[in-house]
Amino acid sequence: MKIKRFVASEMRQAIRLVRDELGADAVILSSRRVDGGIELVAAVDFDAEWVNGAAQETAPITTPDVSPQVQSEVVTAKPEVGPTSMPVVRPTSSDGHADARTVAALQRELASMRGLLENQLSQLTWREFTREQPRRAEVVRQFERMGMDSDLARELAESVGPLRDEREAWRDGLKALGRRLAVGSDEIVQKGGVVALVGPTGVGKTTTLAKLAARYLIRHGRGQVALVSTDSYRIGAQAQLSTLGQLLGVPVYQADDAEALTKIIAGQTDKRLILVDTPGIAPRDARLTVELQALASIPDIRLYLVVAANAARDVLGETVRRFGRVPLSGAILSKFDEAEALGASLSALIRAGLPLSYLGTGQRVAEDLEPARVQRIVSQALALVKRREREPLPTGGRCKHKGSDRYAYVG
Ligand SMILES: Nc1nc2c(ncn2[C@@H]2O[C@H](COP(=O)(O)OP(=O)(O)OP(=O)(O)O)[C@@H](O)[C@H]2O)c(=O)[nH]1
Ligand SMILES: [Mg+2]
Repeated sequence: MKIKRFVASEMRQAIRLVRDELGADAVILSSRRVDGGIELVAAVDFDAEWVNGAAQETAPITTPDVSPQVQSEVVTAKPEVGPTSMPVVRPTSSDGHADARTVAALQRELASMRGLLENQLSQLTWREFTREQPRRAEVVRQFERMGMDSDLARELAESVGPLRDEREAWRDGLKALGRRLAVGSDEIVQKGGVVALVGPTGVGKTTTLAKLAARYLIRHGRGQVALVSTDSYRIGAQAQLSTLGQLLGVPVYQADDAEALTKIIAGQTDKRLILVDTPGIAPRDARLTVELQALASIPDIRLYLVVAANAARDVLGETVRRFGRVPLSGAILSKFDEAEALGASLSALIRAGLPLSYLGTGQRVAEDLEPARVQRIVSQALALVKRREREPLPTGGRCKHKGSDRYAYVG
Protein backbone atom coordinates (compact mmCIF):
# COMPACT_ATOMS: atom_id res chain seq x y z
CA MET A 1 0.00 0.00 0.00
CA LYS A 2 1.27 3.46 -0.83
CA ILE A 3 0.02 6.38 1.25
CA LYS A 4 0.80 9.96 0.43
CA ARG A 5 -0.11 13.43 1.65
CA PHE A 6 -1.05 16.19 -0.80
CA VAL A 7 -1.43 19.90 -0.15
CA ALA A 8 -3.01 22.30 -2.62
CA SER A 9 -4.74 25.65 -2.51
CA GLU A 10 -8.16 24.18 -3.33
CA MET A 11 -9.95 20.83 -3.37
CA ARG A 12 -10.11 20.33 -7.16
CA GLN A 13 -6.41 20.90 -7.48
CA ALA A 14 -5.65 18.57 -4.58
CA ILE A 15 -7.79 15.82 -6.15
CA ARG A 16 -5.98 16.31 -9.43
CA LEU A 17 -2.61 15.95 -7.69
CA VAL A 18 -3.82 12.68 -6.19
CA ARG A 19 -5.00 11.40 -9.58
CA ASP A 20 -1.79 12.40 -11.35
CA GLU A 21 0.46 10.88 -8.71
CA LEU A 22 -1.45 7.77 -7.61
CA GLY A 23 -3.86 7.20 -10.50
CA ALA A 24 -7.61 6.80 -10.75
CA ASP A 25 -7.73 3.91 -8.26
CA ALA A 26 -6.47 6.06 -5.38
CA VAL A 27 -8.69 6.33 -2.33
CA ILE A 28 -8.87 9.53 -0.30
CA LEU A 29 -8.43 8.66 3.35
CA SER A 30 -8.79 12.08 4.91
CA SER A 31 -9.10 15.76 4.09
CA ARG A 32 -8.65 18.85 6.23
CA ARG A 33 -8.04 22.57 5.92
CA VAL A 34 -4.43 23.61 6.53
CA ASP A 35 -2.48 26.83 6.18
CA GLY A 36 -2.47 27.63 2.48
CA GLY A 37 -5.31 25.33 1.45
CA ILE A 38 -6.45 21.74 1.66
CA GLU A 39 -4.55 18.66 2.78
CA LEU A 40 -5.58 15.27 1.41
CA VAL A 41 -4.19 11.92 2.48
CA ALA A 42 -4.68 9.29 -0.20
CA ALA A 43 -3.73 5.66 -0.66
CA VAL A 44 -3.32 3.29 -3.56
CA ASP A 45 -2.75 -0.48 -3.81
CA PHE A 46 -4.63 -1.17 -0.62
CA ASP A 47 -2.91 -4.29 0.66
CA ALA A 48 -5.36 -6.70 2.33
CA GLU A 49 -2.59 -9.05 3.48
CA TRP A 50 -0.68 -6.26 5.18
CA VAL A 51 -3.90 -5.11 6.77
CA ASN A 52 -4.52 -8.67 8.02
CA GLY A 53 -1.07 -8.87 9.59
CA ALA A 54 -1.37 -5.50 11.27
CA ALA A 55 -4.87 -6.38 12.53
CA GLN A 56 -3.47 -9.15 14.67
CA GLU A 57 -0.91 -6.84 16.27
CA THR A 58 -3.25 -3.97 17.13
CA ALA A 59 -6.02 -3.92 19.70
CA PRO A 60 -9.34 -2.50 18.52
CA ILE A 61 -10.18 1.01 19.74
CA THR A 62 -13.71 1.39 18.40
CA THR A 63 -15.92 -1.16 16.72
CA PRO A 64 -18.82 0.51 14.89
CA ASP A 65 -21.02 -1.75 12.72
CA VAL A 66 -20.22 -1.67 9.01
CA SER A 67 -22.31 -4.66 7.90
CA PRO A 68 -23.88 -7.59 9.75
CA GLN A 69 -20.62 -9.64 9.63
CA VAL A 70 -18.18 -6.76 9.56
CA GLN A 71 -16.81 -4.45 12.20
CA SER A 72 -14.29 -1.66 11.87
CA GLU A 73 -11.51 -0.48 14.13
CA VAL A 74 -9.19 2.50 14.13
CA VAL A 75 -5.46 1.75 13.97
CA THR A 76 -2.32 3.57 13.12
CA ALA A 77 -0.97 2.82 9.64
CA LYS A 78 2.73 2.83 8.78
CA PRO A 79 2.82 4.82 5.56
CA GLU A 80 5.66 4.34 3.04
CA VAL A 81 5.63 8.05 2.28
CA GLY A 82 4.00 11.04 3.95
CA PRO A 83 3.08 11.46 7.61
CA THR A 84 4.63 9.15 10.19
CA SER A 85 1.29 7.89 11.48
CA MET A 86 -2.29 8.16 10.42
CA PRO A 87 -5.64 6.70 11.44
CA VAL A 88 -7.09 4.23 8.98
CA VAL A 89 -10.55 2.69 9.30
CA ARG A 90 -9.90 -1.00 8.93
CA PRO A 91 -12.42 -3.77 8.51
CA THR A 92 -12.33 -7.02 10.46
CA SER A 93 -14.57 -10.04 10.06
CA SER A 94 -16.52 -11.36 13.01
CA ASP A 95 -13.58 -13.60 14.03
CA GLY A 96 -11.40 -10.50 14.34
CA HIS A 97 -9.58 -10.79 10.98
CA ALA A 98 -9.83 -8.53 7.95
CA ASP A 99 -10.72 -10.32 4.77
CA ALA A 100 -9.94 -9.25 1.25
CA ARG A 101 -13.59 -9.11 0.20
CA THR A 102 -14.47 -6.74 3.02
CA VAL A 103 -11.53 -4.52 2.20
CA ALA A 104 -12.56 -4.50 -1.45
CA ALA A 105 -16.16 -3.65 -0.49
CA LEU A 106 -14.95 -0.76 1.67
CA GLN A 107 -12.68 0.45 -1.09
CA ARG A 108 -15.61 0.51 -3.50
CA GLU A 109 -17.72 2.33 -0.94
CA LEU A 110 -15.00 4.92 -0.40
CA ALA A 111 -14.52 5.37 -4.13
CA SER A 112 -18.24 5.97 -4.70
CA MET A 113 -18.36 8.43 -1.79
CA ARG A 114 -15.39 10.22 -3.24
CA GLY A 115 -17.14 10.36 -6.62
CA LEU A 116 -20.26 11.85 -5.04
CA LEU A 117 -18.25 14.40 -3.11
CA GLU A 118 -16.23 15.43 -6.12
CA ASN A 119 -19.37 15.73 -8.17
CA GLN A 120 -21.14 17.95 -5.66
CA LEU A 121 -18.06 20.04 -5.16
CA SER A 122 -17.55 20.60 -8.84
CA GLN A 123 -21.24 21.48 -9.35
CA LEU A 124 -20.96 24.08 -6.62
CA THR A 125 -17.77 25.63 -7.93
CA TRP A 126 -19.08 25.48 -11.49
CA ARG A 127 -22.24 27.41 -10.56
CA GLU A 128 -20.15 30.03 -8.82
CA PHE A 129 -17.74 30.22 -11.78
CA THR A 130 -20.58 30.61 -14.32
CA ARG A 131 -22.12 33.42 -12.28
CA GLU A 132 -18.89 35.31 -11.72
CA GLN A 133 -17.12 34.71 -15.04
CA PRO A 134 -19.69 33.89 -17.73
CA ARG A 135 -17.30 34.46 -20.66
CA ARG A 136 -14.71 32.07 -19.30
CA ALA A 137 -17.43 29.56 -18.41
CA GLU A 138 -18.54 29.60 -22.04
CA VAL A 139 -14.96 28.92 -23.15
CA VAL A 140 -14.87 25.93 -20.76
CA ARG A 141 -18.11 24.61 -22.28
CA GLN A 142 -16.72 24.91 -25.80
CA PHE A 143 -13.57 23.00 -24.83
CA GLU A 144 -15.68 20.33 -23.19
CA ARG A 145 -17.63 19.96 -26.43
CA MET A 146 -14.25 19.20 -28.05
CA GLY A 147 -13.84 16.43 -25.48
CA MET A 148 -11.12 18.18 -23.45
CA ASP A 149 -10.77 17.18 -19.79
CA SER A 150 -12.79 19.58 -17.62
CA ASP A 151 -9.80 20.55 -15.48
CA LEU A 152 -7.69 21.40 -18.47
CA ALA A 153 -10.60 23.29 -20.06
CA ARG A 154 -10.79 25.37 -16.87
CA GLU A 155 -7.04 25.99 -16.91
CA LEU A 156 -7.12 27.12 -20.53
CA ALA A 157 -10.08 29.39 -19.82
CA GLU A 158 -8.23 30.94 -16.85
CA SER A 159 -5.62 32.24 -19.27
CA VAL A 160 -8.29 34.17 -21.22
CA GLY A 161 -7.93 37.85 -20.33
CA PRO A 162 -10.66 40.47 -19.74
CA LEU A 163 -12.59 40.53 -23.00
CA ARG A 164 -15.19 42.33 -24.99
CA ASP A 165 -17.19 39.49 -26.43
CA GLU A 166 -17.61 35.72 -26.58
CA ARG A 167 -15.93 35.29 -29.96
CA GLU A 168 -12.79 36.97 -28.70
CA ALA A 169 -12.86 34.90 -25.54
CA TRP A 170 -13.09 31.70 -27.57
CA ARG A 171 -10.32 32.81 -29.94
CA ASP A 172 -8.10 33.50 -26.91
CA GLY A 173 -9.00 30.10 -25.47
CA LEU A 174 -7.95 28.40 -28.71
CA LYS A 175 -4.70 30.34 -28.73
CA ALA A 176 -4.07 29.18 -25.16
CA LEU A 177 -4.67 25.60 -26.34
CA GLY A 178 -2.24 26.15 -29.22
CA ARG A 179 0.41 27.37 -26.80
CA ARG A 180 -0.01 24.36 -24.52
CA LEU A 181 0.10 21.82 -27.34
CA ALA A 182 3.77 21.09 -28.03
CA VAL A 183 4.47 19.74 -31.52
CA GLY A 184 7.57 18.26 -33.14
CA SER A 185 9.36 19.38 -36.29
CA ASP A 186 9.31 16.25 -38.50
CA GLU A 187 12.45 15.43 -36.51
CA ILE A 188 12.49 11.66 -37.11
CA VAL A 189 12.71 12.21 -40.84
CA GLN A 190 14.86 15.34 -40.58
CA LYS A 191 17.39 14.12 -38.03
CA GLY A 192 17.34 10.32 -38.42
CA GLY A 193 18.99 8.32 -35.61
CA VAL A 194 17.70 5.25 -33.76
CA VAL A 195 13.97 5.50 -33.13
CA ALA A 196 11.72 2.93 -31.43
CA LEU A 197 7.94 3.09 -31.51
CA VAL A 198 6.23 1.86 -28.36
CA GLY A 199 2.58 1.69 -27.36
CA PRO A 200 -0.42 -0.52 -26.66
CA THR A 201 -1.47 -3.30 -29.02
CA GLY A 202 -3.01 -2.46 -32.35
CA VAL A 203 -2.53 1.31 -32.22
CA GLY A 204 -0.59 1.32 -35.50
CA LYS A 205 3.07 1.10 -34.46
CA THR A 206 4.19 -1.15 -37.34
CA THR A 207 2.19 0.79 -39.93
CA THR A 208 3.57 4.09 -38.60
CA LEU A 209 7.09 2.68 -38.73
CA ALA A 210 6.62 1.83 -42.41
CA LYS A 211 5.12 5.28 -43.02
CA LEU A 212 8.17 6.93 -41.43
CA ALA A 213 10.50 4.79 -43.55
CA ALA A 214 8.55 5.72 -46.68
CA ARG A 215 8.63 9.40 -45.79
CA TYR A 216 12.37 9.18 -45.21
CA LEU A 217 12.94 7.43 -48.58
CA ILE A 218 10.91 10.05 -50.41
CA ARG A 219 12.90 12.84 -48.73
CA HIS A 220 16.43 11.36 -48.71
CA GLY A 221 16.49 8.46 -51.18
CA ARG A 222 17.28 4.76 -50.71
CA GLY A 223 20.02 2.97 -48.83
CA GLN A 224 19.96 4.82 -45.53
CA VAL A 225 17.10 3.18 -43.62
CA ALA A 226 16.92 -0.13 -41.73
CA LEU A 227 14.00 -1.67 -39.84
CA VAL A 228 14.33 -3.89 -36.78
CA SER A 229 11.57 -6.04 -35.32
CA THR A 230 11.76 -6.83 -31.61
CA ASP A 231 8.37 -8.53 -31.61
CA SER A 232 9.12 -12.18 -30.98
CA TYR A 233 5.82 -12.76 -29.12
CA ARG A 234 3.26 -12.45 -31.85
CA ILE A 235 2.93 -14.86 -34.74
CA GLY A 236 3.02 -12.86 -37.92
CA ALA A 237 4.67 -9.75 -36.48
CA GLN A 238 8.00 -10.40 -38.17
CA ALA A 239 6.28 -11.41 -41.39
CA GLN A 240 4.29 -8.13 -41.35
CA LEU A 241 7.45 -6.05 -41.02
CA SER A 242 9.34 -8.17 -43.60
CA THR A 243 6.56 -7.61 -46.13
CA LEU A 244 6.60 -3.87 -45.50
CA GLY A 245 10.41 -3.88 -45.76
CA GLN A 246 10.25 -5.69 -49.10
CA LEU A 247 7.66 -3.26 -50.44
CA LEU A 248 9.85 -0.33 -49.44
CA GLY A 249 13.14 -1.99 -50.46
CA VAL A 250 14.50 -1.63 -46.93
CA PRO A 251 16.40 -4.34 -44.96
CA VAL A 252 14.61 -5.84 -41.95
CA TYR A 253 16.39 -7.41 -38.96
CA GLN A 254 15.11 -9.40 -36.02
CA ALA A 255 16.34 -8.78 -32.46
CA ASP A 256 15.16 -11.05 -29.65
CA ASP A 257 16.57 -9.01 -26.78
CA ALA A 258 18.26 -5.71 -25.93
CA GLU A 259 21.74 -7.18 -26.43
CA ALA A 260 20.91 -8.40 -29.94
CA LEU A 261 19.33 -5.05 -30.75
CA THR A 262 22.44 -3.18 -29.60
CA LYS A 263 24.60 -5.39 -31.86
CA ILE A 264 22.34 -4.91 -34.88
CA ILE A 265 22.33 -1.14 -34.40
CA ALA A 266 26.12 -1.07 -34.02
CA GLY A 267 26.44 -2.95 -37.33
CA GLN A 268 24.36 -0.42 -39.29
CA THR A 269 27.08 2.19 -39.70
CA ASP A 270 25.91 3.13 -43.22
CA LYS A 271 22.31 3.81 -42.12
CA ARG A 272 21.07 7.23 -41.04
CA LEU A 273 17.69 6.08 -39.74
CA ILE A 274 17.10 2.84 -37.83
CA LEU A 275 13.47 2.25 -36.97
CA VAL A 276 12.71 -0.27 -34.22
CA ASP A 277 9.28 -1.92 -34.05
CA THR A 278 8.17 -3.22 -30.65
CA PRO A 279 5.39 -5.57 -29.54
CA GLY A 280 2.23 -3.91 -28.30
CA ILE A 281 1.91 -3.96 -24.52
CA ALA A 282 -1.22 -3.09 -22.57
CA PRO A 283 -0.57 -0.17 -20.18
CA ARG A 284 -1.36 -2.35 -17.15
CA ASP A 285 0.75 -5.32 -18.27
CA ALA A 286 3.27 -6.26 -15.58
CA ARG A 287 6.02 -6.59 -18.23
CA LEU A 288 5.68 -2.98 -19.34
CA THR A 289 8.28 -1.26 -17.15
CA VAL A 290 10.93 -3.96 -17.62
CA GLU A 291 10.48 -3.99 -21.40
CA LEU A 292 10.55 -0.21 -21.64
CA GLN A 293 13.63 0.09 -19.44
CA ALA A 294 15.48 -2.52 -21.52
CA LEU A 295 14.66 -0.54 -24.65
CA ALA A 296 15.53 2.81 -23.09
CA SER A 297 18.95 1.43 -22.09
CA ILE A 298 20.02 1.09 -25.76
CA PRO A 299 22.59 3.83 -26.47
CA ASP A 300 21.22 6.91 -28.30
CA ILE A 301 17.77 5.42 -28.84
CA ARG A 302 14.75 7.73 -28.91
CA LEU A 303 11.37 6.35 -27.85
CA TYR A 304 8.13 7.62 -29.37
CA LEU A 305 4.78 6.63 -27.93
CA VAL A 306 2.08 5.77 -30.46
CA VAL A 307 -1.44 6.44 -29.21
CA ALA A 308 -4.66 6.01 -31.16
CA ALA A 309 -6.76 9.16 -31.39
CA ASN A 310 -9.93 7.08 -31.25
CA ALA A 311 -9.08 5.36 -27.94
CA ALA A 312 -11.21 5.92 -24.84
CA ARG A 313 -10.28 8.77 -22.49
CA ASP A 314 -9.28 6.50 -19.59
CA VAL A 315 -7.14 4.33 -21.85
CA LEU A 316 -5.38 7.39 -23.26
CA GLY A 317 -4.65 8.80 -19.80
CA GLU A 318 -3.42 5.47 -18.49
CA THR A 319 -1.29 4.83 -21.58
CA VAL A 320 0.47 8.19 -21.45
CA ARG A 321 1.01 7.88 -17.70
CA ARG A 322 2.38 4.34 -17.69
CA PHE A 323 4.54 4.54 -20.81
CA GLY A 324 5.82 7.87 -19.51
CA ARG A 325 7.78 5.99 -16.83
CA VAL A 326 10.73 6.07 -19.22
CA PRO A 327 11.85 9.22 -21.04
CA LEU A 328 9.86 9.63 -24.25
CA SER A 329 10.98 11.92 -27.07
CA GLY A 330 7.45 12.48 -28.32
CA ALA A 331 4.14 10.98 -29.33
CA ILE A 332 2.54 9.95 -32.59
CA LEU A 333 -1.23 10.21 -32.79
CA SER A 334 -2.45 7.44 -35.09
CA LYS A 335 -5.99 6.95 -36.41
CA PHE A 336 -6.44 10.72 -36.47
CA ASP A 337 -8.81 10.05 -39.39
CA GLU A 338 -11.02 7.77 -37.26
CA ALA A 339 -11.40 9.97 -34.18
CA GLU A 340 -14.86 11.30 -33.36
CA ALA A 341 -13.29 13.91 -31.07
CA LEU A 342 -9.74 14.97 -30.32
CA GLY A 343 -10.07 16.56 -26.88
CA ALA A 344 -9.32 13.41 -24.89
CA SER A 345 -6.09 12.59 -26.70
CA LEU A 346 -4.93 16.21 -26.68
CA SER A 347 -5.70 16.48 -22.95
CA ALA A 348 -3.66 13.36 -22.19
CA LEU A 349 -0.66 14.61 -24.17
CA ILE A 350 -0.81 18.13 -22.73
CA ARG A 351 -1.10 16.79 -19.18
CA ALA A 352 1.98 14.62 -19.73
CA GLY A 353 3.87 17.48 -21.40
CA LEU A 354 4.54 15.13 -24.31
CA PRO A 355 5.19 16.79 -27.68
CA LEU A 356 3.12 15.46 -30.54
CA SER A 357 5.37 14.72 -33.50
CA TYR A 358 3.24 13.06 -36.19
CA LEU A 359 -0.36 12.29 -37.09
CA GLY A 360 -1.41 9.00 -38.67
CA THR A 361 -4.24 9.92 -41.02
CA GLY A 362 -5.14 6.60 -42.67
CA GLN A 363 -3.93 3.15 -43.61
CA ARG A 364 -1.88 4.02 -46.71
CA VAL A 365 1.84 3.71 -46.05
CA ALA A 366 3.16 6.26 -48.50
CA GLU A 367 0.63 9.04 -47.93
CA ASP A 368 -1.05 8.89 -44.53
CA LEU A 369 1.50 10.42 -42.16
CA GLU A 370 1.81 14.14 -41.43
CA PRO A 371 4.14 16.06 -39.15
CA ALA A 372 1.92 17.45 -36.37
CA ARG A 373 0.91 21.09 -36.80
CA VAL A 374 -1.03 23.01 -34.17
CA GLN A 375 -3.32 24.73 -36.63
CA ARG A 376 -4.26 21.51 -38.40
CA ILE A 377 -4.99 19.73 -35.11
CA VAL A 378 -7.09 22.49 -33.59
CA SER A 379 -9.01 22.99 -36.85
CA GLN A 380 -9.79 19.29 -37.01
CA ALA A 381 -10.85 19.23 -33.34
CA LEU A 382 -13.33 22.05 -34.12
CA ALA A 383 -14.51 20.41 -37.33
CA LEU A 384 -15.29 17.23 -35.39
CA VAL A 385 -17.41 19.17 -32.89
CA LYS A 386 -19.34 20.68 -35.76
CA ARG A 387 -19.75 17.30 -37.45
CA ARG A 388 -20.95 15.62 -34.26
CA GLU A 389 -23.53 18.31 -33.68
CA ARG A 390 -24.72 18.08 -37.26
CA GLU A 391 -24.78 14.28 -37.27
CA PRO A 392 -25.28 13.02 -33.71
CA LEU A 393 -24.15 9.43 -33.20
CA PRO A 394 -27.07 7.01 -33.32
CA THR A 395 -27.12 4.97 -30.10
CA GLY A 396 -24.84 1.99 -30.48
CA GLY A 397 -23.67 3.01 -33.96
CA ARG A 398 -20.87 4.94 -35.57
CA CYS A 399 -21.14 8.24 -37.36
CA LYS A 400 -20.25 8.25 -41.07
CA HIS A 401 -17.68 10.79 -42.12
CA LYS A 402 -18.97 13.15 -44.79
CA GLY A 403 -15.94 15.20 -45.65
CA SER A 404 -14.37 17.83 -43.50
CA ASP A 405 -15.93 21.18 -43.14
CA ARG A 406 -13.38 23.12 -41.14
CA TYR A 407 -13.65 26.14 -38.95
CA ALA A 408 -10.85 28.57 -39.53
CA TYR A 409 -8.36 28.62 -36.69
CA VAL A 410 -5.62 31.21 -36.76
CA GLY A 411 -2.98 30.21 -34.23
N1 LIG B 1 -7.50 4.48 -40.09
C1 LIG B 1 -6.25 4.28 -39.70
N2 LIG B 1 -5.83 3.02 -39.48
C2 LIG B 1 -4.55 2.85 -39.10
C3 LIG B 1 -3.67 3.92 -38.87
N3 LIG B 1 -2.49 3.42 -38.45
C4 LIG B 1 -2.64 2.07 -38.43
N4 LIG B 1 -3.88 1.73 -38.80
C5 LIG B 1 -4.46 0.37 -38.89
O1 LIG B 1 -4.48 -0.19 -37.59
C6 LIG B 1 -4.32 -1.60 -37.66
C7 LIG B 1 -3.21 -2.03 -36.72
O2 LIG B 1 -1.99 -1.52 -37.21
P1 LIG B 1 -0.57 -2.10 -36.79
O3 LIG B 1 0.44 -1.20 -37.41
O4 LIG B 1 -0.47 -3.54 -37.09
O5 LIG B 1 -0.65 -1.87 -35.23
P2 LIG B 1 0.45 -2.27 -34.15
O6 LIG B 1 0.43 -1.22 -33.11
O7 LIG B 1 1.74 -2.53 -34.81
O8 LIG B 1 -0.16 -3.61 -33.59
P3 LIG B 1 0.58 -4.71 -32.65
O9 LIG B 1 1.92 -4.95 -33.22
O10 LIG B 1 -0.34 -5.88 -32.73
O11 LIG B 1 0.63 -4.12 -31.27
C8 LIG B 1 -4.04 -1.90 -39.12
O12 LIG B 1 -5.23 -2.32 -39.71
C9 LIG B 1 -3.61 -0.57 -39.70
O13 LIG B 1 -3.88 -0.45 -41.07
C10 LIG B 1 -4.15 5.26 -39.09
O14 LIG B 1 -3.47 6.27 -38.91
N5 LIG B 1 -5.45 5.37 -39.49
MG1 LIG C 1 2.98 -4.24 -34.76
